[in-house]
Amino acid sequence: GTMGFEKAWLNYYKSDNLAMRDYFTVVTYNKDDSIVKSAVLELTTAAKELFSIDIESSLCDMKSDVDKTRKGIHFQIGDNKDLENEGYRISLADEMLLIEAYTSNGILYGTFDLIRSTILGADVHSFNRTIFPKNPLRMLNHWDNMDGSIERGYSGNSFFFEHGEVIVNERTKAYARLVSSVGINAVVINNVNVRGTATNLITNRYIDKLKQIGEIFASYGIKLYLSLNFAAPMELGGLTSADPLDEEVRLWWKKEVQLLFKEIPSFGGFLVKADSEGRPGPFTYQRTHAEGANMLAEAVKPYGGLIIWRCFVYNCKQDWRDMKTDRARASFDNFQSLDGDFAENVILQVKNGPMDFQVREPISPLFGGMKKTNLMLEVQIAQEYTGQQRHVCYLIPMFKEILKFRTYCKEENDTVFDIVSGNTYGNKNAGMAAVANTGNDDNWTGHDLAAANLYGYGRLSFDPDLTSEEIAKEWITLTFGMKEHVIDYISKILMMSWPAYEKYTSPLGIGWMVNPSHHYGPNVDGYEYDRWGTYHKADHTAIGVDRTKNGTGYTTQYHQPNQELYGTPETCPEELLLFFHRIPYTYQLKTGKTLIQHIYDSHFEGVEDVEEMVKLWEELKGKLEEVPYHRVLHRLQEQLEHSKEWRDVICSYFYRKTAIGDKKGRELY
Ligand code: GCW
Repeated sequence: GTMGFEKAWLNYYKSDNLAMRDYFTVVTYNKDDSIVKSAVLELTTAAKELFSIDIESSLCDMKSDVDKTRKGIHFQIGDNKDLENEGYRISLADEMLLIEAYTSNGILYGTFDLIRSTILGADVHSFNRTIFPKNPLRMLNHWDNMDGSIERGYSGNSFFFEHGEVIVNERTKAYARLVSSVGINAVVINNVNVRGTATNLITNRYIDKLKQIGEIFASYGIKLYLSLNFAAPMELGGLTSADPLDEEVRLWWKKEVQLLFKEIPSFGGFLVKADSEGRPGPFTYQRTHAEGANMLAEAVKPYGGLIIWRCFVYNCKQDWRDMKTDRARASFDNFQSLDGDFAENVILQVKNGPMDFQVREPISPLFGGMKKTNLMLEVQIAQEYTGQQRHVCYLIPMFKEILKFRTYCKEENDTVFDIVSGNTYGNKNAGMAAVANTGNDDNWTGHDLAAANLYGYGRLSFDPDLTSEEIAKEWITLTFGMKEHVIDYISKILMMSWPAYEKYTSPLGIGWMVNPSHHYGPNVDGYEYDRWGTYHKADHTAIGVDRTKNGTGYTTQYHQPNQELYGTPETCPEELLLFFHRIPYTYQLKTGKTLIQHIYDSHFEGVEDVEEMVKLWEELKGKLEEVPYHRVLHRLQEQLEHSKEWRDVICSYFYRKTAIGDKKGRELY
């Protein structure tokens, strides 16, 4: 619904953690800004809902008048330089639980940690921890349009825009609470494809509403960002060009960005999609992406603003006869040679893989390929290619694999996580972004279980050392309560969901095989005969694209030993075999199976996995609230039907291409 919304994982059940109860009686704090106020409010809500206590709160300085002999919570902010960068410490000081921080965000994150831990059953003596978020930027990118639609949105309409206007209401605050509780500190509210009225978001037309959103976000430690239209100087300013080296254009941007930074103190900067899928950019003027980004960087610099520049730049009009152009190469080919050319307040935002959020892709070689450039990782929790939130697909295990991938750009500290957190090269402008999966559905994410991806992304970007299982268990307990079987079964469903999805959709890293444009459901040749041009090149003997040095040369974008690893079918990790190689259907895999038999087997297995997921969920009848129970059940049943469709379409396609039947004699169409 447009106004109705649930509390998701902030829906606190009564807690029987009685040892913690006494601490939720009084909270004192030594600083009174809007973020600390939010933290106090969060404790107030938690005390009420967990323990039916009306917590007392007051401003006072620990050094003077805090009573440490009484059980309670105290926020101490300011003198701990060691806790800068949003860190916090929770400890027991005599009888009092102390949350210390250097920034107000630290207090807020410490508070959410305390509440979460209490719900999860923590003992008061376990509170002796100093914690820092491991990524400087923990960002969400909403692809929300001003007409209220959401590009690749699967949870209803936008709660930021409607009928060409910006909306601010109770839900704005509920959203801020939700994402800040998992450590998000930056949000882009509008689609990277900036067209029509959205181009005007940077003007004074919407400033009052944006200011209100900015304030709500700020009180939860979140910076507001906007996506901009590179051609705005022409579309809004009436200039004849948007050439980044044109003095008039540069001046126009400098003047234009003032308003947002002046009116919205927590305004962070801009996200830019340029020269990509038809959007304008510096290429029109024979300028480089560095020249484009640096022009904007100069304009926002006086306000400490950032320009986040996307690397999703490729030729989407590739001809099928052209064997040299390879979409996988595009980001690296467009950006790597610009290493060192970008201003300090520019961050390049790189999608995790070289293609586009497929269920399985190798890691973008730009990670490790650029040493003198700020990089951010972009993942997608909107499940565009992973079941569109009608299928359950818990993506945290995928994100963990991405983060721990070794690039070999150095001898150590060379993983994707090291690079995007700033560890590798010591940069402070770095972090992670996710394309958001929320909308105005009551449960925020369409599929109730898709909320695990929103929760999990936040937690993982804060602390990449958490395991996927830990995150799943936290989320389940917070969302559904601490109940027998609930945690085990739901976490089993989540943990098997990504592998299951991979099994019944496109095999071994080949990707795509979806219906063009909306990207839902199987269509093996959907993109094969589409001008967009992303090809698997299946014929009756073989499938896949040779991306080694003998083929498109994509593998040469990696450092050794990755280049060699991917370079031969024998050494290539099998889940990526068809991404890197052209393989005959009779090729024998490490399991001893032929490729064709693997395709059949994995597709049947994938469906069996979904059958098991449905069974596990049905076991939970009566243990969960009716509404979410049935919402999820319906989606799982739909998933089962669709997984069979995937299985049958894929198996039938390859059966008819190869004329090789299933060894196990199952029915192929
Ligand atoms: O793959 C594409 C999506 C587009 C999206 C684009 C991008 C916002 O299908 O809908 O546009 O990625 O990331 O820019």
